[in-house]
Amino acid sequence: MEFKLTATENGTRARAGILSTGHGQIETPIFMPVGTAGSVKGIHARDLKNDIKAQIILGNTYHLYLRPGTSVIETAGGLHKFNRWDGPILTDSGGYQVFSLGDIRKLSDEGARFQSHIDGSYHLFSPEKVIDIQRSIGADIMMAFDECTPGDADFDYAKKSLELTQRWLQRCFEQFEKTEPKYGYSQSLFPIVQGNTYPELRKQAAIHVKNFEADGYAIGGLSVGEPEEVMYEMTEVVNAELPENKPRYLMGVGTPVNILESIDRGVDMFDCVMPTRNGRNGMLFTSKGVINIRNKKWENDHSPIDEAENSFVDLYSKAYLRHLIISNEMLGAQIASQHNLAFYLWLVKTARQKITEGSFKSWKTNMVQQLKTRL
Ligand code: PRF
Repeated sequence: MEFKLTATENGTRARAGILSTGHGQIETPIFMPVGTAGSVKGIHARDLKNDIKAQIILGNTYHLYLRPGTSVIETAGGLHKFNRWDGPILTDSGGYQVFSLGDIRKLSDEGARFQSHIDGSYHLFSPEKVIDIQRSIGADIMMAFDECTPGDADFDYAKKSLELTQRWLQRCFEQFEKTEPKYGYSQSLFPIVQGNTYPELRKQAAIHVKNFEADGYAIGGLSVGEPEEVMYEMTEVVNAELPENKPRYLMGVGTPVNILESIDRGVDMFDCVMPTRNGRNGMLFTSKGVINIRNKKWENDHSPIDEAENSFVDLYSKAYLRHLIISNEMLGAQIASQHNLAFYLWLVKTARQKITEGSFKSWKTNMVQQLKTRL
């Protein structure tokens, strides 16, 4: 996998680049819609590609392993064939879902023993196992197995946990070297930098991952309850150490403002359930600010959802979408998700353009103000 920086801007760490995968190119900074169980909830692959203009989507090792299971995905010929998304796919390793969803029974050097959130069955995720599963899924970008510590973990816990993540990383790369892609295109493995909110741990962790010549690096363990300023500070500490010529992925982040602030600090890739999950609940991110479509004030507002019209669904009226969401109509969730994803993809596309033109910093300052507006 190749990564080329195409532009940087003075006075900021923001960068624009192109990441080449076996399923096409990704322009960075990029937002990756989350398709936990192999589907971006409510959105067809056709709309993801042609309307939302997604360039890469996410899948989850934890969910796909539990259901439908790796053998179904293997007999389909990999996740791309199974879900008919033929662009790049990144899979998270389960090193987050296992802790947030699964019922952990035992955490040790061996791995994490957990009970499925679906049927209570017992499983073990080890570094070797999650590499094998991601080989079967056929993700273009696989993630290393890590422990994401809670936002309020004390220093001793964070340090011990980081050491565990680092031992697991070594084993992930050994298994990665020992195994081959199954479907004829290459796969990359990204390490994840942990270290909670402790700058010295974060710095040491960022230096440690450089021992592995990876195609890209991720920052985990943030946006888990710590103040936003702390998240930005940790991102700065880590990005100061990570190689300039490799993509950097901030996992599970975030709001549109979080994304712009993190691009400013040198992050290239993002994912978050917010546009789809909050969308299903009636929260819309628009070019004018945030809308709670359930609010009575939209009851008779027959103007378009968003005049920016980043998606064809933006032409539906606020009043109609409000009616759909309040009535729990499926179409309401679909329209809101599609709108929000198109907005997120517009936001990162515009950030790329501004970086290329050298006007990211001033654009960002204005945009952040606008994004904080509640309509
Ligand atoms: N690790 C992994 N996935 C993640 C995270 C992490 O720390 C986060 C934290 N925001 C989101 N997704 N493997």
